[in-house]
Amino acid sequence: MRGIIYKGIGGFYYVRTGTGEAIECKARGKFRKERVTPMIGDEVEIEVKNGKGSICEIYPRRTKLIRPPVANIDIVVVVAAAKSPDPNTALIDKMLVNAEINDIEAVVCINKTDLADSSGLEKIYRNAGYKTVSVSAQNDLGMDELLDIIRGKIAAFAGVSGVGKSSILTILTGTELETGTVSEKISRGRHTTRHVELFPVSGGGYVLDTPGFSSVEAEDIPLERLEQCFPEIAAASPGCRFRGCAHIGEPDCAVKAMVERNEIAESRYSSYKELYTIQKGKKEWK
Ligand SMILES: Nc1nc2c(ncn2[C@@H]2O[C@H](COP(=O)(O)OP(=O)(O)OP(=O)(O)O)[C@@H](O)[C@H]2O)c(=O)[nH]1
Ligand SMILES: [Mg+2]
Ligand SMILES: [Zn+2]
Repeated sequence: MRGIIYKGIGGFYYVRTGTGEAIECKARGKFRKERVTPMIGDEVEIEVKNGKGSICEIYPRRTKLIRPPVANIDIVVVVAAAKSPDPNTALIDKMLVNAEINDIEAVVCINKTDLADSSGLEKIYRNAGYKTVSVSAQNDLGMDELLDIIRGKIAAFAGVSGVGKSSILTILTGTELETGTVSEKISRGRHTTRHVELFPVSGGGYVLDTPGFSSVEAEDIPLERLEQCFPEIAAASPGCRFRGCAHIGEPDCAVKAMVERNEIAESRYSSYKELYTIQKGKKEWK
C-alpha cells in the first residue's frame, strides 16, 4: 500500500494512505543498515499485518529540506503580517532564498490585512517575480485564492512567530491548530507551534506548520548560486557590462542602475548584498 508520512514520534511513523486511513508504522531494519532515515513528507510503500504497519520502501524524493527535515515540499508559502509584527524584509528574503536554493517554488502571503495596508509589501515581491496573496485569517479573507495556489501540493508555511501561520492553516485544514497572541509568545519566549506535522487540505494536498523554517545560513549558499536566488537580479544580470558581474562595485552594472531607478527594491538589493558579503568573507578565509 502506498502512503505519505505525515508525522513521526518516538520511532513511529504515521502514514496516510490513498483512502485517507492513518496507519502507525515502524521502518524496516534495512533502512538503518543503509543509513536512510524516513522523513516527514516521504512517499512510502507499507505492509500491514495484524494492524501493524511497516515501511518497506521509500520512493525517490522530489525535494529535501534540512531545516525542518521534510521531503517532497512542492511550494513554500512565506507568510508575513502587514502589521503586528511589522514585516521584516530581510527575513522574508532569507526564507525566499532558502526555497530557491532548494529548488522549491515560493510565494509570499501577507496576512493581517485587517490591521494595515499590504500593497507596498505586495509590490516589492510582485516586482521580484513572486506570486503574492493578501489575506486576513481573522476575517477569513483571501483564503480561496491561497487555496488555489497550494491545492494538490505539499505546502510548507514559513514565517516568523506571530504572523498567523497557524491561524491560516486552521482555516485551510479545518483542524484547530495551536495559536497564540504575540504578547503571550514573547512572555513565554518561544513559539506556539513546536512539532513538524503535515495536515491534509480539503480538496487535496498537505500543509506543514512549523516555526523552525524561518532562516537560512549563508554558508549554505555558494557565491556562484546566490544570484539565482534573487530572480529579478538574475533577470537583470545579462545587461551588466561584465559577465560574472557581482553587482557590488563594478561599473555599468544593470542591477545597480535598476535599484537606482526603483525598479528593483532597495530592500531586496540590501538582502542580496548582505548575503554576498557574508559568503565572500567566508570564501576568502578558506
Ligand atoms: N488582526 C489579526 N490578527 C491575526 C490574524 N491572523 C492571526 N492573528 C493573531 O495573531 C496571533 C498569532 O497567530 P498564530 O497563528 O499563532 O501565529 P503563528 O505564525 O502560527 O506563530 P508561531 O506558531 O509562534 O510561529 C494570534 O493572536 C492570532 O489570533 C489576522 O488576520 N488579523
Ligand atoms: Mg503557529
Ligand atoms: Zn551587475
